Amino acid sequence: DKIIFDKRNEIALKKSIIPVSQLENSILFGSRTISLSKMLRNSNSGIIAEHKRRSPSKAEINYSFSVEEVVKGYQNAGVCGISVLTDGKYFGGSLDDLLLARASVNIPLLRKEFIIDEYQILEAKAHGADLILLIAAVLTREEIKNLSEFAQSLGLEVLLEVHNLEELQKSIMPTLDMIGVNNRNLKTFEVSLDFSKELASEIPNEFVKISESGISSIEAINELKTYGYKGFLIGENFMKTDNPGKSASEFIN
Ligand code: IGP
Repeated sequence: DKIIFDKRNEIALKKSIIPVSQLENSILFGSRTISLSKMLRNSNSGIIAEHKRRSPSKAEINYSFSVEEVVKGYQNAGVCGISVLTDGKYFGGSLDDLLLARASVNIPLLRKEFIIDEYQILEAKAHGADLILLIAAVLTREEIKNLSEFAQSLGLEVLLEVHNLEELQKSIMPTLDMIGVNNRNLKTFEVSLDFSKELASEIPNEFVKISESGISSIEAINELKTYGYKGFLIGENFMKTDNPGKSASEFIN
């Protein structure tokens, strides 16, 4: 669809400007990564907070803070990890946001992006990510296999995102670390926590289970925990407030 078409053009352009060798020679490229899956296994809260300025479903959310302020606030709140949107066109993010986040915190960082090419995984590593997202809705099983193997070979963990049973069954393989159920349908923008509840029992126990999107209360999290979820990816509910870090802290302890 449209987003993937745009991505292909964006990647082709970037490859012509910044060669792979330049990414591989960056200082961060050789640095160690931190495991989000381990953090989640050992956490009671399981909060993964997202830096998100705007989205296709909600338009503007918040442009009034610096990346540093937001991610330091999240880290001080005690979140397990931070998701940084790097898509510019639809989410108002950038790889610079990821770099600034890396310079500001020492907890796991997810590059939140529509990843379709190994080049984007090299970029993620070179800008300080600890893990990447792979979205089953836009990838074949073969692509998920190749991209997840490549990410793990660089020391990055892999969060696979699914929205229904078909996507889940197509994608299960040992090179994934975490499986996230997106409660938002990326095409219709419909949001329901029922998607997480219905798929929970189908996700094999060796994968850390994460529920993504549309989470706005501690009650919702406590209910999702009873279905086996260990991670909760929350963006808008924190970003729409005048203090995202403080909002996140209210979901912890
Ligand atoms: C966060 P929310 O409803 O809390 O802001 O959702 C996150 O799950 C959402 O931004 C997201 C997303 C994605 C964005 C989930 N999967 C894939 C872009 C691409």
